[in-house]
Amino acid sequence: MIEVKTSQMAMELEDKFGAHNYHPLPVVLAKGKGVFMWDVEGKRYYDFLSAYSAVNQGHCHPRIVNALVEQAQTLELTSRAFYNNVLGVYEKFITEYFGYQRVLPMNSGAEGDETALKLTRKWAYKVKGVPENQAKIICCLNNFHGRTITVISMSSDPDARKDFGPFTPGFVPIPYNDLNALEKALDDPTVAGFLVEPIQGEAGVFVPDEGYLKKAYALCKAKNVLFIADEVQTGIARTGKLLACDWEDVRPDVLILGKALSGGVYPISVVLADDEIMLTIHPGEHGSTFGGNPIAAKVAIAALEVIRDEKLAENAEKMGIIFRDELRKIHSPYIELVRGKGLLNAVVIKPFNGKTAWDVCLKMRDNGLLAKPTHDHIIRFAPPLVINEEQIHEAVEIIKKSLAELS
Ligand code: IF1
Repeated sequence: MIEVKTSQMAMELEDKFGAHNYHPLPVVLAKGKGVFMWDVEGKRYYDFLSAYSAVNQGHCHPRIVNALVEQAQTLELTSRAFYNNVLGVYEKFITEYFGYQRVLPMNSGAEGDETALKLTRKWAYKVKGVPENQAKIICCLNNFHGRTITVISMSSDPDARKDFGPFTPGFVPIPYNDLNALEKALDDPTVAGFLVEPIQGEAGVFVPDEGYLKKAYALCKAKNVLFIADEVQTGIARTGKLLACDWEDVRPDVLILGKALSGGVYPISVVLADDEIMLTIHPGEHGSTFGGNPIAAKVAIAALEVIRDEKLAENAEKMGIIFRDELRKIHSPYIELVRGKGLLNAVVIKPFNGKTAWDVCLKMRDNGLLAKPTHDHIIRFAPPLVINEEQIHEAVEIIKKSLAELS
């Protein structure tokens, strides 16, 4: 095997042998610990992306890594053709943790969303009584739920869709944060579910009006429609509560989790629901080779224990308030707006001097902080939730310095 000795070499390898489906910030990482990552040359960075909120517990958390290593040395995979001595323990743990009767384990977030869509359709036909093949699911404009063909069938982003059709039918897109549009769309007896991100991530950390989720939930209930929350990015303490829906005391009928469910060490997703919904799917109707495997089960338990034992939701809320306060004090021609909840934050960048969000991210990289632009003019700031107050202040200083150097 060849050894990567320089960042340049690593970037050349990816460029030459990898598909060009990403345009990464030019930095090559070789190590992570807590809120920090180090590049090949040994330079240290604050991680303000957390692998899109997968690494909420901090990089290489010893408790989570140990769970992975121990189980990998004992029993890695049985498939679901047989029982194993770990899956049931995990299922009991996670259903009690989130307060649902049942769990269906998958791997990626997109698979979690697909599973939720299948469950919703099944429930529509078996329980609600929608005529076969007529079930509709309401989704939101500017959503992000993943990359599979059915999931991008809900997308309104031309980059996500162009040249990937034909698409899966049965979706009704409505504007996000618009209760009137939801009420209108619900006025159709074949509607089975409403799929929503409690905060839209890819759209640029778009936080809906207070009360939106609660009222949307009530509208769904009035029409016997399932409220499906995609908390793949907002869940697991990221927004300052265990779930973003907790901010409005909404308990989704169908809850999708991924990313930080593993603390970033393994691809793990789940769908949680109660009997009436979950038991509509029977043996042979859905599954996955790796879903709920023993390693995933042990890793997810450890990752959720870390969230609870280290009080990461509480820390995310506290640190988020300080972070946004400090960012709002910065006087820079580049900052148009700061928004977010907990440690899921975004700064809307005003182009100035011909410089864009990308240039700001390059400057921050030079100064030791990594973040990624979304949509050319928005920068997402989402550090691991283990960050402390001193580190928040140091990070803000880096952001301030970087903006000043660009001006
Ligand atoms: C990429 C964004 C974040 C998600 C929600 C499901 C999934 C995601 C709410 C699918 C995934 C990712 C994937 C990542 C970029 C990223 C992202 F910028 F695109 F929107 F996080 F903000 N539901 N989000 O956010 O999960 O199948 O990827 O495990 O590179 O596509 P997945």
